[in-house]
Amino acid sequence: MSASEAPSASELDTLVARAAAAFAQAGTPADLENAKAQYLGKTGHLTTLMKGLAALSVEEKKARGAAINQAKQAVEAALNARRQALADAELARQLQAEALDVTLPGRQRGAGGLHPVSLAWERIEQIFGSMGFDVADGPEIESDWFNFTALGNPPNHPARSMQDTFYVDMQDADGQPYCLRTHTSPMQIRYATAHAKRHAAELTAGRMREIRVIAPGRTYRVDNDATHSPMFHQVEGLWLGENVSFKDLKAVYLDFCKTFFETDDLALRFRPSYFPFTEPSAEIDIQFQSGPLAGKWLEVSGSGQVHPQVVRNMGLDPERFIGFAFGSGIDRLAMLRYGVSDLRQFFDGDVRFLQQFA
Ligand code: 2NM
Repeated sequence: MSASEAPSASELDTLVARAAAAFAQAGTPADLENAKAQYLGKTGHLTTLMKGLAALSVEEKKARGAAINQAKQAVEAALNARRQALADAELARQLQAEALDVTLPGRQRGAGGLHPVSLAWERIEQIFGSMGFDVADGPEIESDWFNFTALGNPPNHPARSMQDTFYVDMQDADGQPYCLRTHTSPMQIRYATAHAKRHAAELTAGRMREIRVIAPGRTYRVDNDATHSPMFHQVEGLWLGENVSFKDLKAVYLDFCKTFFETDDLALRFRPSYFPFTEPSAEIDIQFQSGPLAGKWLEVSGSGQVHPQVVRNMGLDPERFIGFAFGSGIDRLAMLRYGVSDLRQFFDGDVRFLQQFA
């Protein structure tokens, strides 16, 4: 078919069919635009046919022109249908590629947990708090007076030796080096001294203001093996008032142990001992009547009646303020409660160990 010859109706139908087939063949928008150029472009088949009309008579122009136009519209319709089909397919492909499974569980934030020593520490504060004990907190770097002298450790006491104590290269007002506190007892002195000042007027007027406090915290000694860490945790308790005695200590400590270890099947005994700040002094042992530790006496605390000189060092009258103090290892209590055999596991930072308590 040349430009000068007018196409027949069937030839136009064939042309439309060929165009539709070419469009259907085009697998991409670019292929489709190339195929379009062959039919509708400047030199495309239909354009050429339109140009060929110029040579025809007015009547023929009208008839053939209308037929060619119809064919052109059919080709354009086929083109648009294919464009839409390709766009739909592309969208479907994209949706498929970017599909989200909205039923998947969301990303969880790793939930942390408390360290077993912190868990024990919190339980201890809670239990003694419920028995009316205040909770005191203070410096881990202590002066010689608060850590040793006020507690009845004279200047040449062996506990001060370089083997036992970490010293800080800094001197206090008495010219003594500061140290990392070797126990939380200095907090008892600080607390009781502040108490004596705060209630001075009432105390002078003859009224009693009891002291009931625990001091939990980090403590430091030059020591490192399966049952000793250079940093460890202590809780010390102090109850001073009128006629506070060992029977009160026994009741308070047994009650504490029953709650802490969640058992009533528990025995407690005192064993004579020595501490520079108490007289008399005693170790406290407990014995579980059932469970994995049943039958063994376990040492859990030191204790004693606070020495009159220590009470005096607190700024209190030892004739009126009489009572007991005790000191327990929080780490040791946590080991017993959670069945941990090596203290170092608490401080190695192995998440697999720690996660068991979270
Ligand atoms: C212990 C054993 C016995 C104790 C004494 C005092 C203070 F300050 F009142 F004198 N606080 N803690 C004490 C008594 C500590 O630990 C093994």
